[in-house]
Amino acid sequence: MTQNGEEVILFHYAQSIYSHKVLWYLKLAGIKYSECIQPPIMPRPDLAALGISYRRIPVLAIGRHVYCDSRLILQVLQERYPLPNASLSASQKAVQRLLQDWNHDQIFLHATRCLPYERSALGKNPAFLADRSEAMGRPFRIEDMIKDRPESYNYIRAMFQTLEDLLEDGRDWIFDSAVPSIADVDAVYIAQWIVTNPLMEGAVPEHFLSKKMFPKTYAWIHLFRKALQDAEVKASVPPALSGKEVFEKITSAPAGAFQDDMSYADSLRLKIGEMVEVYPTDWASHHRDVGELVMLKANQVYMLALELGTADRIELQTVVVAPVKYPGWSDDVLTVAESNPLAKLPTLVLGNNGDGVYDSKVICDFLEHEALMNKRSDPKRHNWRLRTLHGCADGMLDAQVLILYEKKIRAENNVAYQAWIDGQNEKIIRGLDQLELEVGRGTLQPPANDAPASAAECAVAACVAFLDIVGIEWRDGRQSLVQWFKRWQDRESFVKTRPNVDWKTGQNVDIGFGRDVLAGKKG
Ligand SMILES: N[C@@H](CCC(=O)N[C@@H](CS)C(=O)NCC(=O)O)C(=O)O
Repeated sequence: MTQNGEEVILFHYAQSIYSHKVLWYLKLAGIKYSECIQPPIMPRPDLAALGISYRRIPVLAIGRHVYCDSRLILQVLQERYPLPNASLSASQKAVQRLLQDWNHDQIFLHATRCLPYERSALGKNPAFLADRSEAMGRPFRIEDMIKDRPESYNYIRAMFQTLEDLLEDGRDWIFDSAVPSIADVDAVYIAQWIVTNPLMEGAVPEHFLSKKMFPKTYAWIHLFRKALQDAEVKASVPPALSGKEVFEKITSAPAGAFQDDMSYADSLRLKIGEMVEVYPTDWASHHRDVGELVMLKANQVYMLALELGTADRIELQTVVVAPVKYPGWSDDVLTVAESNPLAKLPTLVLGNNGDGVYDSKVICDFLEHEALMNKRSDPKRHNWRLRTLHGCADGMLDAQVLILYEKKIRAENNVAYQAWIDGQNEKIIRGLDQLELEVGRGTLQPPANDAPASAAECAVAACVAFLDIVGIEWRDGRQSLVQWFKRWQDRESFVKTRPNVDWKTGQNVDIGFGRDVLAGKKG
């Protein structure tokens, strides 16, 4: 269902009290929306499919944009679809914000403590208790809530007293408007929950809270419910969408333009195009969303979700590779090997020159930090090439280990497979060629005496040293690599950790396998 040509979709579940605010605003403002009902506990695959890690509810999508947090959602809805006949002056807006934060940050906690979990099925559901403990990062225990309730009764009574004072002159609505304003929505949702939700019946003792003590507030709550019922009569029932339908609608909506609005980029010194991480600071903080900053306004961080952002820029190609020639399985070995000497998948091919980034952990790092973070600056290719060489060295050693197993353990059991050994050898040869090339390109620099070597350089040196020790002839035609490797020979870290040296005593040791086996002699 569309409003002004765009899909408005609310992700919520019935027991979510913060969602009520948003639902009520949508109804009072007559906005046409659809809903996607979420489970009250994780996982939430509909949101995960959209690349959203934020785990709180509600979440609202307008077109292709997804908004998290009921306060932000209400702010955006008000900007686009204001409540008719209930606009607020600047000072009224300030009071509305105070009412919003007060209810959100303080009263909500006290109301949830009063919720008689001990009488409800939820309180006995281990999955629910485990889920909320995960979200809170500490055990979620009903007995703790019961213990703290007396304090919360006082907060709730104080809240009702404040509302009673606001409504003291007999006005219908908080700002004496003709119809409920956003301030009524923000002020009423917890009070209404406590007074009218059957689950909350008797939750707060009568000497703390009763109609007799707060008659104007009770009348206001019921008037609000009536206004809502009237709005519901006029509104059409929102269609319930499946996760798949929601995904299609949101990802096919036009991207829309962002202004380079960075008026709030003050203290954090953020720049558009930078990677940012966004998460709630009260709880469930470890559910974090990472993306590219596209706009920053008061209380609003706009970012491009990582998954959606990169998918557009990556062309997928289906290929098959295997270490041995096997029709239908190994057809693309040579194509993949142009970008990855190990001919393994996944391989990310960069730009036109066919440079590859591999293995999967390097690709992930690349996508996260380079493709998005530095999209507008020069990509530091050199660094990524070096990190990819870490994957290359690891892969060459993997191949060497596989050859060794094949020649020893499997040969002893008469199942050695020569074509397999040849296939692994080819990976090592292509890898050595790549290392030679990368020394020539300057990716592998001679190790500096006064600075630590990077993990990737150490991995390459260790790989070449191991191949050396097991007797692989690699020097012919690879003069640059020979020179580079020579520079490691007197480096302390290298000398002390050679595979054929006891690292504690420094004595040479027989590594027990290797040369003989690889040369075809009995190991
Ligand atoms: N600051 C958030 C708070 C949302 C919130 O905590 N919602 C509750 C439900 S009312 C929640 O998400 N609980 C945990 C969950 O459902 O995973 C907002 O205003 O939307």
